[in-house]
Amino acid sequence: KATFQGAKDQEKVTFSADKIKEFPVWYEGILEISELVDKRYPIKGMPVFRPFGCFLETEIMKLIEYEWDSQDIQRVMFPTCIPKDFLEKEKEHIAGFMKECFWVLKGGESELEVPFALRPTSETAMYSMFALWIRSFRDLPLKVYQTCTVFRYETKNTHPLIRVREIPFNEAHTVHETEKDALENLEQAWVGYRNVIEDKLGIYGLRIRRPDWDKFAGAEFTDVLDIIMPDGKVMQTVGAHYLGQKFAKPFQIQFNDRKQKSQFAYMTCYGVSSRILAAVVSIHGDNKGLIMPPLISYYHVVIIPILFGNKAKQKMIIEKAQEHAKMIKKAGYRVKVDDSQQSPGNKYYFWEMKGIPIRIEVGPKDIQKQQVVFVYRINGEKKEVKEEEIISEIKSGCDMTQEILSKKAKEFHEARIKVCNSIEEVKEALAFGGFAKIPFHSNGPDGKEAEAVLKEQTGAEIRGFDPKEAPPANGTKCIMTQKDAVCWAYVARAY
Ligand code: PR8
Repeated sequence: KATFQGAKDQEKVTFSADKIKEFPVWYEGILEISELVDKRYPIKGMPVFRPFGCFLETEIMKLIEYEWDSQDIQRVMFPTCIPKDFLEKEKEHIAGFMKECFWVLKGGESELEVPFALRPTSETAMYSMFALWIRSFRDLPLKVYQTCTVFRYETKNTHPLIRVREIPFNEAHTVHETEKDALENLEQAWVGYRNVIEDKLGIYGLRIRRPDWDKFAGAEFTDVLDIIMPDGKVMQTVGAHYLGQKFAKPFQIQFNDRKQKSQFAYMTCYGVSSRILAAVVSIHGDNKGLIMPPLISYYHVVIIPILFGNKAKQKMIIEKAQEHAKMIKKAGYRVKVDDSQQSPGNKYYFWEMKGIPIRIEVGPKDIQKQQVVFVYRINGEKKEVKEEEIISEIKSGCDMTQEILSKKAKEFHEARIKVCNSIEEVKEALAFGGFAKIPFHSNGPDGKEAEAVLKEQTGAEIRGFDPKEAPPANGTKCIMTQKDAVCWAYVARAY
């Protein structure tokens, strides 16, 4: 059973929940007590990011931005408002988003002639301008991204970071001469997402193609990264969409090709949101609270002076801690000396709960022996470290933290994808959590009816297919329809 203890200044808060057994309570509790977000703001689905949460969210977005910058995707800033007639140009797009838009109907006291939507996503805003910018194949590829918030009037239950109505968002949009170029660009996008999500944040997910009936409104196809959360339900993080010429045609995004012939362009778009932070919090955390991948942690190191003796002696200990902090900061790490009035024990709980990878304790005996004590959040390991080895120990401690949390996350993910050959097996796999992988008769629109039956029987949905995966062996039957199976379908309960 978890006991989170927040001990800041004189105030002490405790909170208990078991991450696996009562994940929703754990999740909401840790977000509140770590002061990541505050959901008391009185609009549903619009919680406030407090400094700690704002830092983490910003760091994650910076990692994504770094990937796009290094792929020559250029940063832009588009207006928040989209005129209604822009949104209506692509029919499937508006059909999908109509019910999710917030509308601006008035300016001051006058009704607006054309209402504006608060962008639910920026295709229609951007593509109206792309049509003006693109004339020739020389203008292609056009690749831009922005980090902004988008607004969706979500009607399902909202959860901080996971399903919100003002969504912290990073979206990229690209335009190409050929389908081949566009598809290659999407593969590059996946390289970027994997660099961040797997390599830097230690999170693993399943990349799959959504069924036809569940793709992004206006896309040819939608590939996603579904992440298995601690309660066994899955959450879509990346949404990467091939748009073909579906937007190029209504928006008149045309170019003169190398033979001076006018062509419609091929387009892609892809985006992520605060759900990546939700995954980091949920997957890596434990019953003591958060565990942060070192790269994005608010601090890498917290130093706790262990105060003994008279005032002069205490001052000396604090000064020593500050001296270490100065050196650590100079080496490029984020560090804090916690010299607040709390007992050392309360400080340990507090910084463990915040997920800070390394705690350094400095007491009178350590000073005498010219050493400090390191304690690692990831495994509780404690060791004495000579003063001159502090920096190298921080580096190896951060590396070790990253390695362990990645390994655990990977094992958790891989253990939760099970091949199932009957509805009973599907139910068992879902009770364990994650994906049931079933032989299925279709990866086209005609799978929808069988999905409805599946949903009724298990509460789960078909999340998608892996287009690169070999189909089940000849003669294998779909477990829903008994027709010949043509693919593996991944089934899960979802956020
Ligand atoms: C696009 N257009 O929009 P997408 N709260 C938190 N995260 C959310 C929410 C929400 N209410 N809704 C969606 N997301 C395309 C690609 C520009 C960029 C997250 O795609 O609709 C989901 O993780 O798939 C989703 O995959 C991602 O935003 C992108 O949204």
